[in-house]
Amino acid sequence: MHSSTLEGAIEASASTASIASAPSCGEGTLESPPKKRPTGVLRAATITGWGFLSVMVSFLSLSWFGVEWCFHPCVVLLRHRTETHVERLVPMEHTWTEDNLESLQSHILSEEQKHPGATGEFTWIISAISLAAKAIGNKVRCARIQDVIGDAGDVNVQGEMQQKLDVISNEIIMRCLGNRDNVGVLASEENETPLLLRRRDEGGRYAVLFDPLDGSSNLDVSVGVGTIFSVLRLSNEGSREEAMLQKGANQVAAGYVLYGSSTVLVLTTGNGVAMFVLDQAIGSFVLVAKSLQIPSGNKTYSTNEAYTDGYSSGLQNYLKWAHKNEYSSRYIGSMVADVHRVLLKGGVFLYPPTTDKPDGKLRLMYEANPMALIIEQAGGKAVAGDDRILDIVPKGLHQRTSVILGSVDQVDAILSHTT
Ligand code: AFP
Repeated sequence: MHSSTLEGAIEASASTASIASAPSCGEGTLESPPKKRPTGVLRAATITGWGFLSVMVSFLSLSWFGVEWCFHPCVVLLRHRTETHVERLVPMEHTWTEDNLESLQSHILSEEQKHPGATGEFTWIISAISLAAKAIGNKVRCARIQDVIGDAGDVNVQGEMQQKLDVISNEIIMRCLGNRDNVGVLASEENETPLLLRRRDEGGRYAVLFDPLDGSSNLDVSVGVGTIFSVLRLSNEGSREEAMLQKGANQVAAGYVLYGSSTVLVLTTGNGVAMFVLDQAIGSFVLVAKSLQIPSGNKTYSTNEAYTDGYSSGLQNYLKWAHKNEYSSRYIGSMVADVHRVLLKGGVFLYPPTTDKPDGKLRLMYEANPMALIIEQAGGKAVAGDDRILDIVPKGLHQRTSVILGSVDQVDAILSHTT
């Protein structure tokens, strides 16, 4: 199943789709009508006329002004072209500008060079994720054209109805990451048990945990959905499953891909947050921002207010206070899209415990942890009640948690009402 041909096929299909036909599910492009060319006889007559005129002008110039004057225009033109060419060859001082193009791959490689002990293995994991993101993004964009929307007819380990695209996305990620030699464990929201691929002595040093398509219940209305991922270095103790149950602070990388009006990949390797946008024309994620910082002072909260009656009294007080203090509300119901807005614009996202869901709804290891690392790396704060999310030691792969994350001032505004 994890043959290189298979990967090649996915890569080819992803890049063919993005390069040859962005947007790939459409019919054709509108082209302007071809210009009318003169017909054969007319064209021949025109060419002969111009030729005759040129010969006559040259002949008259030669006889009246001599050779130098005759060829003067050519000499001037030649000199100008040579000078321009020489100017171009003069070495310029090399300066890095924000306009320089940097792909995801080259960004990871340059980040790795900053760590003397880095083996380069990690690049393979991120490149597999970027490949999967292109393939999933391509499917999402064809959602109404291909038969990929709707229930797959199965319920996942969370007791939620699986969408066809959940299953397809899960399969794509498994196929892209499965043949990376350093991936020991793959764990997904869609699979009850993790997939154990390689022992540590066989090179399986990393665990990759992911939610293949978060927010998929919004797919049929074309709302932004996303893939969330977390990478952990497997510890030497216990079984590989136990070795994976580590607190989020141990993540070596985390990120998400938002399939929205553009396909955006946000990544942290523990050294700030970088953002890339998929350029459909060249099939590459291109760096658009690095060292992202969440703006403070944005009075916007993002929560499902329909559940307010089931919130703690402290949270209810916070919402009343926010209403009186000119706060605004934004809630998409797709965590990747909601958190992405908070990352770029500020404010706070919360999915607290409710009477129906006393442990919260979101999954600790492949939703809350990666988002918490990104938010903290961007200067924000991420808590579950009084606890820092990244300090929670997981007891199980699919453990749920409550979540409050955003800029420090906005998270603290909530905590001042709840603690
Ligand atoms: P789906 O993947 O089933 O659409 O769930 C999305 C999600 O896990 C997360 O992305 C949202 O923040 C949250 O659920 C929305 O939940 P509510 O519909 O209960 O507000």
